[in-house]
Amino acid sequence: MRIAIFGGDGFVGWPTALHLSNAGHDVAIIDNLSRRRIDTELGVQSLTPMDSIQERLRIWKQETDKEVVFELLDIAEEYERLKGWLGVWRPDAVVHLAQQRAAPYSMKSDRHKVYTVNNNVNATHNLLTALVELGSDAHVVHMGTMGVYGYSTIGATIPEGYLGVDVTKDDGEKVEQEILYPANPGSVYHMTKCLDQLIFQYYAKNDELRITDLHQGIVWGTHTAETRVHEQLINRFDYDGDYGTVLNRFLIQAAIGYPLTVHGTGGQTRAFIHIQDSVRCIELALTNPPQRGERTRIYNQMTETHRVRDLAELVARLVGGEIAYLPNPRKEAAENDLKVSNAGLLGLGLDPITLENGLLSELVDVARKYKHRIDSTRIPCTSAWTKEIAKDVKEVIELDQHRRTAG
Ligand code: USQ
Repeated sequence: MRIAIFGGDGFVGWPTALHLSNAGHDVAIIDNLSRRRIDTELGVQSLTPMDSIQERLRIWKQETDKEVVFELLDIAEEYERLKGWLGVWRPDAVVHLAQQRAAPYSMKSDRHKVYTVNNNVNATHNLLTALVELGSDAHVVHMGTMGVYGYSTIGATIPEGYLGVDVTKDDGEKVEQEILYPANPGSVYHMTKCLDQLIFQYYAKNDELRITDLHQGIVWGTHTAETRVHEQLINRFDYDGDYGTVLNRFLIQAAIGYPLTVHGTGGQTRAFIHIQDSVRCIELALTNPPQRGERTRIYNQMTETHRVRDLAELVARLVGGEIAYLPNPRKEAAENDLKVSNAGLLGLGLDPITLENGLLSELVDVARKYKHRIDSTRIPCTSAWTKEIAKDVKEVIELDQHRRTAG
């Protein structure tokens, strides 16, 4: 297949590009390199040293003799160039990861909210409308999020995208319908992924685009089989308060002796998936496309659920170190249960990697190897969900400063 990966320089995009290239597909990466620019804006860097995209691709060619092409293009801003590129390259499938993916970054300020909405919504819409205009039948595989469902305890398993409901007609008769599961975003970032769902619903119905939306949980890990091929193919690893995600953060915190930053009671239950499974799921979705005219196909891309405090305890046991229960910078349920169906991807052959597979210690080794690159002042999460909460967050920053001066 000819596969275009929009957002192929990012944390999921890069190992996906290598995985698909290795599997024999003809791969192109289209990226505006915004993730690297945001690192510069925030004054942080990936724990792992990353080369330029061109250098990474040169090494990939050198090691495997496989060519991945790169196009520097902002699909949210440069619609005509996007259409032109698609018209020339004519992919059989596109993987759409070209979105701002961090909830805390999206909540930093009004400017960050505006950027996230403009970027994410326009990226999705530009891509779909260009495919329609070109008469392309490319299958669109989009990276969505488990966060579209919200995190309230409902005492029922979350289905894969659609919910069966009984509608009572005017004459009292009940009819069954399947509707998109009610969207319940917990941040401006998650809100954009909810909006994506409506854009997909419309284009699948009106123009019969073939679309798969992957509702992914929190990704952990950093290496995949292909990023291990050469030191310079290493994936990025975010540990900072905006882009670092919870389990990866806990692991590097433990590795450098920083108290594990649990928000609130740590009673939040979330869905998780290892990066190797994430790229495998994208491949499974690509090789099992929906038919033309089918509604958006939705898979829950996760393999297990865990409570945040249980993860902190597990990491503290494994690596050592203490746990700090901090005021939560987010407006989210303090405690929730979560049961999720992932039958779709399991049915396609996914064989889950779970926390028990021993890969946690590999991550600790990565953290220890590169710990000289960590700026521990960038660890606290300072992005507050409301102005009220911002006052509590100040306390966290003061605590961090106090700890630093005392230590
Ligand atoms: N948390 C802590 N301590 C930390 C960091 C986070 O207790 O140091 C808590 C948060 O308050 C939250 C949970 O851990 O309750 C998850 O936070 P996260 O930063 O690991 O993940 P999140 O912001 O939800 O976003 C990440 C990705 C996003 C993806 C999402 C999937 O950045 O792109 O869509 O995971 S999901 O969480 O299922 O919506």
